[in-house]
Amino acid sequence: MIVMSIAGVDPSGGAGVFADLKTFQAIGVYGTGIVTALTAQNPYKFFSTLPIDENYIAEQIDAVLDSYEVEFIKTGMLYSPEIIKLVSKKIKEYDLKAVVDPVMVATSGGDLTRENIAKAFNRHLLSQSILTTPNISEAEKLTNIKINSKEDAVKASEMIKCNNIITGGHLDGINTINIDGEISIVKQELIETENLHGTGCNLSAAITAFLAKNNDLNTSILKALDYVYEGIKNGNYGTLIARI
Ligand code: PXL
Repeated sequence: MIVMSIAGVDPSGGAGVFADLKTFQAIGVYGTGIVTALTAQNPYKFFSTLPIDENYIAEQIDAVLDSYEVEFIKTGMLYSPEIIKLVSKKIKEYDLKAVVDPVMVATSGGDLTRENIAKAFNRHLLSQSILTTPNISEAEKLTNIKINSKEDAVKASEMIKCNNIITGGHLDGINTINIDGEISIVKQELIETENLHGTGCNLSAAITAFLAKNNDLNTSILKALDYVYEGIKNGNYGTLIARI
């Protein structure tokens, strides 16, 4: 079972490709990592971003898929509409099943995208993905509605263009899951902690790993929610106050 993360590098290791690889390893699948951008940051402060040339991102993907059989991938920081389009093209070319974490802004406040790229996610990537995992603020950007309640989250969930889980760290722990139009709500207890940097990356990576281990989508989401919850409880993450 070989999976792939296409995402940015957080050199402090809590988020991005490095974090994804740790999660893949922890769940017992072999992870490969395609780098879309380097960042200079720690859990408290975002310094800068250095995007990788699109042709070189394409070359990395081709190089790995030239010799590895990959079915499931996850995407994280994609930075620009051009990179989103490239990833969409590669999903089709290699018939990949993609879990898309529609990353837009770093938990520490830094911009992980060149501009507002919600439109590009909607137009080019979500319709080709098997799942997207927005948090409340990302779901608001994807749908252009404000989410202040469970009902709002359900409405947003129905507007998003593919199966989705809207994570509830900013909505009293109410996770809204929509698989094939069937909505289910999974409420998790919120944990008082300073260790949440990278939890969104870890959730989408864990779902991808559980899918690769032959779990169905719903089971993979539930197992991944547990995995991240345990990680938060045990303080496995960085040290920024934030919520998925
Ligand atoms: O959690 C979003 C995220 C994704 N990718 C990278 C990040 C972050 C948050 O800091 O740095 C590279």
